[in-house]
Amino acid sequence: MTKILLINGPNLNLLGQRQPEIYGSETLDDVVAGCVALGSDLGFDVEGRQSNHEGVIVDWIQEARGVAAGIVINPGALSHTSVAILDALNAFEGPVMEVHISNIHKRERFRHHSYVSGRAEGVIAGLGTEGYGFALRRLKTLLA
Ligand code: DHK
Repeated sequence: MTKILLINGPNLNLLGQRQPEIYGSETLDDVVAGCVALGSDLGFDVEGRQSNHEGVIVDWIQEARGVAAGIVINPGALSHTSVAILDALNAFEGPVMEVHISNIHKRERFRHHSYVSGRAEGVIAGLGTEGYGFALRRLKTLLA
């Protein structure tokens, strides 16, 4: 099975509780379970991880080199600040899909720019938690 790393960044552990009018009512466990199930239909072994810490996410991206075929990442607020995550993704050889649950372009100006978007093959924003599924399907096409 093709390994795909699904990374969620800061505060996404609070999905379902945190501002549900923006981020929806699904929990992170729901999202990961949905991605694991869809992934297995697509021939992917999806591993879901979440951290509130930038350096931990950098470590995971580095460890994915030569192990995972692709990465789906919602860096949360680190999208807008983290050159370190961008650099780690640039050292990863496979395709990267960036997901934002909310439409970051409809929100505060500081959310409009994402460092990760300069590296990602595709960016999904504003499709709610469904965006993760679309990202996996796109990875299937990219890895075919
Ligand atoms: C999630 C966050 O936690 C925010 O900091 C980003 C993103 C948007 C999302 O829409 O999934 O600005």
